Amino acid sequence: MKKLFLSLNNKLFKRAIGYIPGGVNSPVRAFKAVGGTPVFIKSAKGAFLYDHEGKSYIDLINSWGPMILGHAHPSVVKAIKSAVDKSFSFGTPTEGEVQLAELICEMVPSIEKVRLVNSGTEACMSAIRLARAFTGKNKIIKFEGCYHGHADSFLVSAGSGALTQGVPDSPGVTSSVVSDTLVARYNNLKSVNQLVEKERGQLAAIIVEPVAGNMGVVLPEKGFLEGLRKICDCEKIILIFDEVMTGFRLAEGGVQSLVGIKPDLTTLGKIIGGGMPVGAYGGKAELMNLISPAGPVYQAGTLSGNPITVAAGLATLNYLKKHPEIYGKLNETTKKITLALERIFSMNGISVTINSIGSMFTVFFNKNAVTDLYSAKQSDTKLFSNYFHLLLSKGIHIAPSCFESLFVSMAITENISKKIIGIHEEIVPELR
Ligand code: KE4
Repeated sequence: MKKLFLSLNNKLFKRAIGYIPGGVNSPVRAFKAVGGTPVFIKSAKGAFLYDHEGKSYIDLINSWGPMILGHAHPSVVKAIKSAVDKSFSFGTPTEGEVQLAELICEMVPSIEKVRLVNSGTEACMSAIRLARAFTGKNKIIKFEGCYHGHADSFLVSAGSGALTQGVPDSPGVTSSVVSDTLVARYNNLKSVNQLVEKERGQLAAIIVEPVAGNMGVVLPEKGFLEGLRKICDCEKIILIFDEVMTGFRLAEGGVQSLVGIKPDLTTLGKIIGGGMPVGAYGGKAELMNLISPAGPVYQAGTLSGNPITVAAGLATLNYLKKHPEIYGKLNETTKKITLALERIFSMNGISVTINSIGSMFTVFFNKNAVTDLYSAKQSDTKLFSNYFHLLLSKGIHIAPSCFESLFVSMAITENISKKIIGIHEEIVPELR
C-alpha cells in the first residue's frame, strides 16, 4: 500500500496531540474553526513566518497583536539579548519595571498607577477583583462577543476561542460565579440600562473592549462608549476598558485616547511585552492603592515584571514613542489593503463586510453590517474556511477563525501589501 506521506507538519501535530490537549497551548491555534492541520512555525522575521517545511507566509496574525513592529525587530532583539546576559528573573524589584510603569503612565493618560502581571487574563481578573473591592459590590457586566481571558467570571458567552469552540459557557465554571456576571449586547445601551435597572446597587464594574476584536473587529457605534461612561458615573460603577488588544495598537494611548473617554481602570497586554508573556492593569491611584501590598486587595505573580518581558516591552514602547508616525503608516497600509479587498470581493459578486480600524481588520462573509455578536454569527463560516485555506496555500497566514481580528505590522511594506492584494485577485474568483 502506498506509504501515506505525512508531512513534517502533520507528524509534529500527531506528536503534539499525544502530549498537549488538542495539540496546542491555546485553542484557536488548532484550526478547529477552519479544519485541517495547524502550521507549526519554526521562525519568523519581519512580516514573514517560516514553517518546518521551508514554506513562508505573510503574517497577519502577528501573535494576536503583540508583534506590531514585525517579527524579531532589531531593537527588541537587542534589548532582550542584553537583558538575558544579566539572568532572567530575580523575584525582586528592578529598575526596568519602574521605567515601564512610568512609560505606560505617561503614554496612557487615565493610568496613574499600574501593576504588571503575566497575561491579559490575569490583568482582567485582577481589575474585576479591584473594582469589587473598591465598590463593595459583586456583580459585573460584560458584553456578548467580548473576551477578557479565561478567568471563570468571563467565560459567559465569551467571544474568541470559546465562541469558535461553539461552547460559549465553559464546563467547569460554577453557577455561582456565573450569577455575578451579567451579559449585555455590544453597541446596545438599552441592554445595559435594563441590567442596571434590574441590579441597581449591586454592580461593581462594566468591562468592555472599547473596540471589540474577539468576535472579529466590531467598532463601537457613536455614543456607545460615552453612554457607558455616563451610566458608570451616575451609578458609581467602575468602567474598565479592556485594551489588552487595542492598547498601543490603535494609538499610543489606546482607544481611550482616540475617543476622549477616561475609563476608571484599563487592562493591557500583548504589545507592552513586545511578544513576551505580559499583562497589566492600571488606573486612578485611588483605586490602585488598594492593591497589595499598598492595600488589602491581594494579587501576586512569580514572574510579574520579569526583566526579559520588561526589556522587550520597553524597547517596543520606546520605539513606538520615538516613531509616532508608525500609527499613520499602519492605518494607511491597512486601509489600502481593506479597500482593495472590498473591491475584489465586490467584483466577484461575493458579499463581505470588512470591519477595520487602525491596523486591525476582519473580513466577514456577510452582506449586512456587523455590529455585535449576533450579526457576526450570521457570517458564512464555511466560505471563510475556504478563504482561509486558499490564502494559506498561497502563503498568507490569517487567523484560523473569522471571529478574530487580523493585525497589520510595521513590516508590511508597500510591496508586501501589493502581494497580499495580488493573491486575493488570484484566489477570490475560486471562492464563487
Ligand atoms: P491573554 O490571557 O491571552 O494574554 O489575554 C486575554 C485577553 C484579554 N482581553 C482581550 C481583549 C484579548 O484579546 C485577550 C486575548 N486575545 C486572544 C485573541 N483573540 C488571544 C489569542 C488566544 O487566546 O490564543
